[in-house]
Amino acid sequence: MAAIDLAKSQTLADAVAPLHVTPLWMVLGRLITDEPDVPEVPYLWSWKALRPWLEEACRLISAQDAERRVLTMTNPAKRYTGAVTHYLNAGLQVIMPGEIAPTHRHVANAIRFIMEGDGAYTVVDGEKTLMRRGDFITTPIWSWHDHGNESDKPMVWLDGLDFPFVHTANAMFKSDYPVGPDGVRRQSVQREDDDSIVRFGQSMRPTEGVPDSSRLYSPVINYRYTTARAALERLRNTDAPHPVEGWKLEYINPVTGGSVLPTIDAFLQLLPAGFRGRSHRHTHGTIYVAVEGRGRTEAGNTIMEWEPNDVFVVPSWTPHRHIATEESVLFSFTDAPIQRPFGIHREELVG
Ligand code: GTQ
Ligand code: FE2
Repeated sequence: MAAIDLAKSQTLADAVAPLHVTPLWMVLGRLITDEPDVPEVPYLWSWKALRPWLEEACRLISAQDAERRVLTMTNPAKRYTGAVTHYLNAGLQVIMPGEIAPTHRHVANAIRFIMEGDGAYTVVDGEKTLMRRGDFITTPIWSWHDHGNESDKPMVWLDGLDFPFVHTANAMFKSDYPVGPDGVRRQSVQREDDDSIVRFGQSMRPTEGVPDSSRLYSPVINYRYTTARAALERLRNTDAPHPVEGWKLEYINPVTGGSVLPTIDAFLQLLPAGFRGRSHRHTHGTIYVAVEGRGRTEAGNTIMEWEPNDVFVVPSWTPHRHIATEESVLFSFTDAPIQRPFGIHREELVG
């Protein structure tokens, strides 16, 4: 005799369904799984395929009318629009010369990684920073932000936001900055350009006015590519590459030494030509940008061949390894900071 009488259990399930309860023994295996049951799949968004459609978007709508002119990415095994990993979104944003993307703020944290262009700006809580390819920008929770382009070329970057997580938490808020006399929602610049880099971005900090370490995000709004890339170059000259990661550095909050944002950590890594990484997996999801070089990432049974500005995702618990045919640089960001405080984060080598 079976330990569970399925027919009678189903009769009970049907009888109690109107009371909004379920016999747990019928669903326990789906709720408490032996290993993570991950719906998201590995996927690569090709820069070459997407870039022309950004131009089409520019013909269709202005940055101001769109609020943000973004082709936002969704995992092919989609839960809802914008979820690339379980908790993170990514999208390609374009801003043309002379345009302004108006000021707003939201509970969702954001990062940007600059892919094309030179000299468009972001203003974050009164601080302006000019952006160049490879720069990494933070736009923390509830900070006023707007973008503009005073250069003569389009600028394109990858946005990364934690809004799938904030939705899951039922905690999303946003607000729009007041409209100015010129009809545009634009915050005024309150500090010197790159003020946060001067104060916190050079292994020093002001002796007065240091943000409380209980504040959850980095005071630095721009981590320059020139600085990060040069550091990796030096590591390459002194250290053997790590078998999984090559040479890898984390962008940190200089006040706490922790992740740049409460929900997002971010990295830049260098892989030598001919690198064949060991496979590993972890419970956080990762979104990558191929910055330089060429190679492929094998994730589960999927092979993702990448070249500069391609964006790809490795979901939770999916074994993956990087292979570089040329010397390559990868930018990545993850949702590990959401898991770590609760002790549920796991990682392991595979094979
Ligand atoms: O640049 O402020 O991709 O608010 C999605 C929401 C970018 C932004 C996105 C946003 C932004
Ligand atoms: Fe925003």
